[in-house]
Amino acid sequence: MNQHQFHPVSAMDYLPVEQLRQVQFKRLKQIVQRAYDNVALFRKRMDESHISPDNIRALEDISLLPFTVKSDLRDTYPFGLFASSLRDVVRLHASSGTTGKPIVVAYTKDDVKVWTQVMVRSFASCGLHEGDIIQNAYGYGLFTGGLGAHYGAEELGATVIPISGGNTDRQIMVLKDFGVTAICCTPSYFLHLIERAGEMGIDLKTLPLRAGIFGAEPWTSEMRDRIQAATNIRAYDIYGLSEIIGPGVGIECFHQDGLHIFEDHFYPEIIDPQTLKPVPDGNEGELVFTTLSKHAMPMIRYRTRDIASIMNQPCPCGRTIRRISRISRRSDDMFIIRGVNVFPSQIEAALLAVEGTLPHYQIVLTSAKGLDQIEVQVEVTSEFFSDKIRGLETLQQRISHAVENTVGIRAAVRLVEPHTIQRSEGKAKRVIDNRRK
Ligand code: DLL
Repeated sequence: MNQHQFHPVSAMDYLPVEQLRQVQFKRLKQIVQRAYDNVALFRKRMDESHISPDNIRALEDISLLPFTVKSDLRDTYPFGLFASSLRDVVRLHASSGTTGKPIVVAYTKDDVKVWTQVMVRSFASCGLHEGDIIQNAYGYGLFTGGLGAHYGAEELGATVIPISGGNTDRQIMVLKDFGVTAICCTPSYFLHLIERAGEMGIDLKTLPLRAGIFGAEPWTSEMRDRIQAATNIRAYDIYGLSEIIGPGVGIECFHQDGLHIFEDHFYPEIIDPQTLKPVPDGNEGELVFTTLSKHAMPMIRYRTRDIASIMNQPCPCGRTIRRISRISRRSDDMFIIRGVNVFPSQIEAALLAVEGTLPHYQIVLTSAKGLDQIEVQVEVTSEFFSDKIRGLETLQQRISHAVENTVGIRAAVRLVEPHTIQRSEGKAKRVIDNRRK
């Protein structure tokens, strides 16, 4: 496959930048007005900052607007941030979060159309088109993954298999028997599918499957290498969040080097999470989005807590919409161990760089005598568990060094047999924190 087999579906992806900025500015003015007129919280925040919609005289004036954070959604649960009457809302989704009430998000008919369109553009960006057979293993339900991908796949003209998550043996049967050419699921679940297919004697390399649209959780380029080596697919990174729309905020193209943001609908900024000031392109910071066209639930400068940078070099694919680096981590995922800030993705990258490891791991934090302990459990191929004890020890040391070099702390490494670590059907849980809070 080469890039020329990828067909553009939206001129918006290729607009001259000046024109794109004009579209964004026009939409920004409208959305700020809509938010101000219809949502008490936005009006209050803007009044407190002495900003009115009339102050938005250029796209850069976006930086005058107050931020929105996740707790704003919780505090206004369930419908307090809606800018449309419920009568115009045709869909609700919710994201459970780890504690308390979920956050609820809403869509008008036009919002669903926008979402469908960005998903069509996403699939096209991965070289999919009419005639493709897409197995959609994102969960259907309140989670946005299932229905978001579903509508896009249908509109693209592909054949969509709405299998949802779970029931792994059936997934593999369908993958094989239905001639599936693309699969949508979390990268961790796809790893599980690869493994199970092997056990069932099915070599995924012999199937017509050629693309994976993987997202909803952080994953590293090392993980992509593992996935692509075990299959004949290109593994594309898709990003999104319920608050902004769901999947389809951004996705990689053929070049797999950064995610193009559909910035005619979702305006990206990167800020320093401490100072809240914008950071220069190329520097990492917190990703902030303003929705430029959503009616039911506009979001003004929503702080995602996801860490990325804006890549401002042109992409060889010709799209003019900007790219962000892959989201390697969210600020909430960070844990502090003996004073050192650690992200699970750093550990993932270190582990997978060592030959002999399997891409299944978990991080367990405990506390003994007031001191935090970290144990990294990683599965290794079963040969290591025969009687080659020396091999096992060497491998353990290599992993331990790799982790120490990457993260700067010494972690206990426990090598475990294949299948020991629980498999996820959706978003993987990488860290078990047993420290007393
Ligand atoms: O996970 C939407 C989605 C569904 C995206 C299917 C892609 C595919 P939420 O459940 O609201 O929505 O979770 C959003 O998941 O803020 C990120 O922290 C994380 N996330 C999503 N995609 C990626 C990705 C969906 N490609 C939260 N890489 C976001 C890293 C991701 N993290």
